[in-house]
Amino acid sequence: MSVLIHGPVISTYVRVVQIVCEEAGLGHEVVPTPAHSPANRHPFGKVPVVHVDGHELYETVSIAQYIDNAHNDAKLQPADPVARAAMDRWIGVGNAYLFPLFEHGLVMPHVMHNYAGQPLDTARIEKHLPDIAKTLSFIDLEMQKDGAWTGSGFTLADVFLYCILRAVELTPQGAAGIAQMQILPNWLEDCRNRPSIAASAWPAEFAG
Ligand SMILES: N[C@@H](CCC(=O)N[C@@H](CS)C(=O)NCC(=O)O)C(=O)O
Repeated sequence: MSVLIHGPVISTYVRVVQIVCEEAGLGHEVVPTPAHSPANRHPFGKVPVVHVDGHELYETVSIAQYIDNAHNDAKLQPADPVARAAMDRWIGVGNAYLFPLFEHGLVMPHVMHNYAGQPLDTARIEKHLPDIAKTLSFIDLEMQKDGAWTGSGFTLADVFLYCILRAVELTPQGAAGIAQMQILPNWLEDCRNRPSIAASAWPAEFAG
């Protein structure tokens, strides 16, 4: 059985689903479609929309948990309620605060420049860099304090946060910011060595 993932080939949330499929040993295939395409059938115009086990699913948290629960013995979700709450908190923080800031203020200007030939929107990047730097420091300090999401082994929080932060690291400003952190660079490197993450690398990661 192959899981069909509708969305762009380079997409943070498409990659989350790819990694979870890899972890669960499920075959998967991206059906390349832009966000907002009616073909995706997402009621809010987002991606991914996923076809698995005869179900059409949207919202990446629900897709990731379904695949992990139905096909991976929930190995990516801690059973301990406190650890589970930490995992859920970090996924929530990633989706509600980190992704919108990084995507709008840094990643998308580079994507539009590199893939759509638009001039690099340096004004937008400059405007958001202070907040981005502050947020990277916050994440790093939280990790130093209590291990944050890493305390329970590799979980769905690692999957979401890796995809969000790796996109940042692939920009020059993001790479420079992350390199100044204490824990983030090592955590990113550890994730990169995990087979599910290596197998789902974006084409852009091979460019340089
Ligand atoms: N809440 C959605 C968010 C997904 C999302 O933001 N996907 C991005 C691509 S990685 C997207 O659809 N962007 C297009 C847009 O926001 O217009 C989910 O968890 O699946």
